[in-house]
Amino acid sequence: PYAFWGTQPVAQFNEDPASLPATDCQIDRTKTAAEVRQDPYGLPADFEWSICNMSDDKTVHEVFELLTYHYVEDDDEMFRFKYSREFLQWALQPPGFRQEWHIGVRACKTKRLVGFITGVPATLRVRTNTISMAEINFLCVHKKLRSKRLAPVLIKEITRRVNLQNIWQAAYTAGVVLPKPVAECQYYHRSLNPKKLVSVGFSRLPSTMTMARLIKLYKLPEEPLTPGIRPLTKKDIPQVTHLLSNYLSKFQLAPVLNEEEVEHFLMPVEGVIDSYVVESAGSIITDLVSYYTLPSTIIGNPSYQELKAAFMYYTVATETPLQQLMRDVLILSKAKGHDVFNALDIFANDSFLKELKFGIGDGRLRYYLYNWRVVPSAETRANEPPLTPKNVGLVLL
Ligand code: NHW
Ligand code: EN5
Repeated sequence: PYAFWGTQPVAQFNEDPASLPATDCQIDRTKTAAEVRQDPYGLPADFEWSICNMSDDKTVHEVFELLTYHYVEDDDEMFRFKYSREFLQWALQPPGFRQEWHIGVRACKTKRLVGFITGVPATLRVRTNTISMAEINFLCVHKKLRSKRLAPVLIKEITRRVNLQNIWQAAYTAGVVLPKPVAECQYYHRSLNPKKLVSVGFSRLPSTMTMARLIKLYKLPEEPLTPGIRPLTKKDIPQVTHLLSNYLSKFQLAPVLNEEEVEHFLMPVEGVIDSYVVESAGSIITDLVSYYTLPSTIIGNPSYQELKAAFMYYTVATETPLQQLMRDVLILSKAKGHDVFNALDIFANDSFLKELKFGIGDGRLRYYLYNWRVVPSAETRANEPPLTPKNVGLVLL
């Protein structure tokens, strides 16, 4: 198994713990950019590499269409992620982004986009090591070209282009199990529009309940309850950067974000990212809450086309209780038309999921590092990933 991943510098499933290093470290030998292969990897005949300019509306539309019809689905093929054009432009053009890390594969004859993979630069801290990395996302191969080993070529090509920038580590998440997760996390869902969720098969009406009773169960107040909660503005960025950095320092896997990056990733963008802060007396920002908007196509449903989902992003509670802050963001996201609010069991999320009526999802999310070994601590149980969800302070889009 793992004909490809077995050849890569990642932790493997069959390793003998006794033969492994005792501290976190890179897996491959140290190399220089000069040693990196200069020419692109070969593609099957009739296909060519194509750098995707995400500032060009036509290109963004091509990427949007590929992902809309061919990207991630749930296990029962009922829902497919539908990242918007504006979301893709936001996610792929953070400070320091490189266009050559937005890699397309096209059919030579028709120029039709049939494959995609992206990287964006990021500084991540893994325990005590702060490392310049690439975050890899949006790996996609057209359904008609599946199982032809195109994905390994895309992965090798992006690795080469990242290595050319003297970057040797990467972070990525996936629903599938690959060698070898650093953390295994669980999706949770909070119904905002239970009637629609039941109607499209996202959730079920418990046999002991009527629809009226279910709607009552998930009813929320009209207005947020926290005085002073308001959308994030540009003048808040210095304070929010400090607030967030201090919070993220508590986790074993977390991004290291400067003001520019905080501004890029947290400033509200209509239909993409919403962030709110609590401002206390003396203009002190004490709390932050944010979510991104990622709808899904409802596959083959006659009455509804799209499920509007909000995904919890970075949240810091210092003065307002976390549960209250999260209740307010449920209210705010419902007011913006979301049908469901999704969260992982990372951060301190354990402390509010039950009370706020989040239910367990049927999907899991694994976190991976490329060319970085995270050594299990004394508390790690056999065959479990080295980090528990509570130790994870990173959200990938
Ligand atoms: S996870 C979402 C990935 N995308 C989807 O699930 C979309 C729908 N599926 C597809 O488009 C977020 C295809 O099924 C894909 C595979 C393209 C997934 N990650 O071409 P073959 C991300 O984007 C392995 C990594 O025949 P295919 C993160 C599989 O185990 N590997 O399959 C991306 C097998 O290898 P093995 C995956 O179905 C992180 C090989 O691909 C994978 O036609 C990428 C089979 O290839 C996945 N999600 O296409 C890694 N799914 O060893 C970045 C399958 O088992 C690493 N595979 O033989 C770091 C790089 C940068 C380093 C820099 C220093
Ligand atoms: C790269 N950044 O499986 C990430 N979603 O639970 C890519 N299930 O929505 C990798 N199957 O449980 C992403 N409803 C991996 C995730 C892929 C998508 C996925 C799951 C996550 C999901 C829903 C719908 C299931 C439909 C049938 C689900 C139950 C919700 C219910 C709400 C009320 C209380 C009980 C639970």
